Amino acid sequence: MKSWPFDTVLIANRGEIALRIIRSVHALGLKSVAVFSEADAEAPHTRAADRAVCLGPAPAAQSYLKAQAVIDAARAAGAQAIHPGYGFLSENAEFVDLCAQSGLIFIGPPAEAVRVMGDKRLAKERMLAAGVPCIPGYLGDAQNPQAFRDMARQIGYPVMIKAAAGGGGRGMRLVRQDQDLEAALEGAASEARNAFADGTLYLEKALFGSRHVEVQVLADAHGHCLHLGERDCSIQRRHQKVVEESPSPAVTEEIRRHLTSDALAAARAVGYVNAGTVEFLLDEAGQYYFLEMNTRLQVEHPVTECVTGLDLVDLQLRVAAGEPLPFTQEDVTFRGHAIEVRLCAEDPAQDFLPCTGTLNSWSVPSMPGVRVDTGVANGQSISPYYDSMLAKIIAYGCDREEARRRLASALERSVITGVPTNKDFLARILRHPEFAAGRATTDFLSRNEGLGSISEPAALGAIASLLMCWPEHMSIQDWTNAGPGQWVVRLAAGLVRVTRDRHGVATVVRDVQNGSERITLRPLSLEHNHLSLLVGSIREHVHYVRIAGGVEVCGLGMTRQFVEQLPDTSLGTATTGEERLIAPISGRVLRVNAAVGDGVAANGCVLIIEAMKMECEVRTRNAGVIGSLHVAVGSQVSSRQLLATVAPRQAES
Ligand code: MV4
Repeated sequence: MKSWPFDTVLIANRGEIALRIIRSVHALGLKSVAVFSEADAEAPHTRAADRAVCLGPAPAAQSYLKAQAVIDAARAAGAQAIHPGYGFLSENAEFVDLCAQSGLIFIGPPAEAVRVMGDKRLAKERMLAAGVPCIPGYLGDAQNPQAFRDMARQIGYPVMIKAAAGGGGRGMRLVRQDQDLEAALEGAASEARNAFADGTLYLEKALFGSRHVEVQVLADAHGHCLHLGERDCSIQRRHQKVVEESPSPAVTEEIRRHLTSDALAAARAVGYVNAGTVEFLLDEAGQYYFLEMNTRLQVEHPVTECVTGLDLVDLQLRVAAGEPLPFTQEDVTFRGHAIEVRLCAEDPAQDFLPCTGTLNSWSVPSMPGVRVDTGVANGQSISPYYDSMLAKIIAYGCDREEARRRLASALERSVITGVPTNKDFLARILRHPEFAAGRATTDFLSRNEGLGSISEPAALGAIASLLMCWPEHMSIQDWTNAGPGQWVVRLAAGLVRVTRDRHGVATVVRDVQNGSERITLRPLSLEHNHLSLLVGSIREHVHYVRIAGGVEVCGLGMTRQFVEQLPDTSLGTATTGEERLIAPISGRVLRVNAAVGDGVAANGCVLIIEAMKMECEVRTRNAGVIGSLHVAVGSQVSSRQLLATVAPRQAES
């Protein structure tokens, strides 16, 4: 190997992909330079690199997207090459030009290939010219509604409106009939102008029940171009890929021969060099059509690495250094099957809203054939500035079934607390019979909307209720020896009563539609945010973390947050009219204003609790008579502990 034109690589990215690139840079004996925003000063990628340069404030527009700042950082830190990763500046042709003008090597394709493939209309024209099958559509310059209407009728509804400057489904609109076309055109154009400063649109016939299949290509600067097989990314949500695998269960040897040779034709048609991905839609009949080409390393590249045994980033670096590809197409062998899922900090119960928080504990079991690419560490806070992906979990197996089961198992045995994630949702996708059969198409998630929110088993709510009554630092011995106690927890699912007997055994009762549901919990051990216990006679264990107003519990096949609803010091009992006064906060009883049998007025102050140097009054709702009093001045009480009951005043006779 002759001497390389660079010995130091700047990685213009963050998170898992920055770490992934740094790994290959170091393995080649090269030095790494990280860039980071003020929010990422202590992030894993910042720490992992040999040097790190701050680009600016947290928002990407003021840091990771600042082309000139990245160039300046490379100069300052002595890097001669820049790897852009994915997202950010990775498909920005001006940035590629700027690198060249600054004497820096861009580890990616030539600017011209980025420019052509970035214009989705131009790209399609080039593909048509190269004989690559494309979805029938309209690519014309006449952008008026009349032209689009004529073409839509000619193509035949349903049609897809797409943004020329878009890609990845952004600015995409499905139109089923003539009447909806004009509004959809306006919506798509304004969305595209906002997002890309270019409202140019094109039309395609909409294909349903198809699969998203993409081919990994690799080309060097010496005219060698080869493929590394395909990936199936049909499971998507709002055009974000959720599950990716290689090979595609829908691609036969016959289809693969044609598909991969068309992908290579696509790459050659734009003079492609480095790693790239050609996306296709594959319909039920086995026909496939070019969608677009991604001129970067993709999130889902690990599944290809698993089945080929190659290191794609290593190859990107070699190609950028001007080396010829070290093998031929015949040398590339495909073995086994790999599936990847994207683990994201988002709440499936709230329509997958991205979530922030502090990653309290996070562990994926180490299993043979399981790879975890992540850029977050335990204790790290998940900031709102960047995308919500925490990690990619990839499983490899001899065949699809082995990979699928392995990945489902790894997810089911993973523990993540502190921030809601889509972990359970991912496991359910992998266990779904349609996915298991390899038959999931692009509409899988819209046809299975319930997969995100499965109601939790009653026992999980009971365990959460127990933990909410359990003082934060109390040991299992102290809990067991503390004697009888009673609490009330108001969960979203309803009111829960927790009683502790003299042996520390808890009975959790929740009012349900017709009657009540009673669960007995016998704590066995409690340490390091891990509780094991008997639920009835079944041994269970959960990981938990206390969160504001409640607890997050990971166990019994799911991770859930349970939060006390509106702290209330007086809870009515519908049947008897009895009021239960409960401690709104943990503290010490400072004063007791009434004794058993005393009458109290409506909104009367029965007790005062001192907590955090504040006096907190516990008042009645209605007038009544103190029926029982469970504490005295000086008693230490925990939040939600039952303090007193107030019987309704008997009607005067
Ligand atoms: C389509 C399509 C059907 N018909 N185009 C989405 C991402 C982008 N790369 C291209 N995409 C699609 N383009 C036509 N003419 C279906 C998709 C598509 C998709 C659509 C809805 C829901 C999930 C999807 C997953 C993959 C591809």
